Amino acid sequence: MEDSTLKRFGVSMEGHLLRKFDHLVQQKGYENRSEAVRDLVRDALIQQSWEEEEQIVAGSILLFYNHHQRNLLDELTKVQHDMHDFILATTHFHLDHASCLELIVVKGKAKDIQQLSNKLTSLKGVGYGKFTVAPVEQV
Ligand code: NI
Repeated sequence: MEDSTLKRFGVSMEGHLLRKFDHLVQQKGYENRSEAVRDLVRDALIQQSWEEEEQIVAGSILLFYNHHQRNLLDELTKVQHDMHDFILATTHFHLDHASCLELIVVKGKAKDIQQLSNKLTSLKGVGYGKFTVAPVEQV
């Protein structure tokens, strides 16, 4: 049976990170830090369970990068061609003189999509990557 009693544990983090976290807690309307942490942990666990399973998921990978970064455009293209089966669409936005935003819409087994996301976000020059997927209901 699930243990639903509340347990306490201590969390340490840098002051600047905590200030930002408190700001997030306030913005999202959480009652307190504990409620926000619980929500984040649930999200992480759901994401983790999809990765392990053969669950079909769909969603997006957002990549922010500087297109002047050496070899980055070639690498991005190569990874996407290698894993083209999982990519439904790619849209590129030029944000300013140097900054680009790439939106990649993906669908496939969670473990494959996770691997694709890891490959893309770990490329040198990708400043920020955001990976969001949800399960596709099977009929
Ligand atoms: Ni661009």
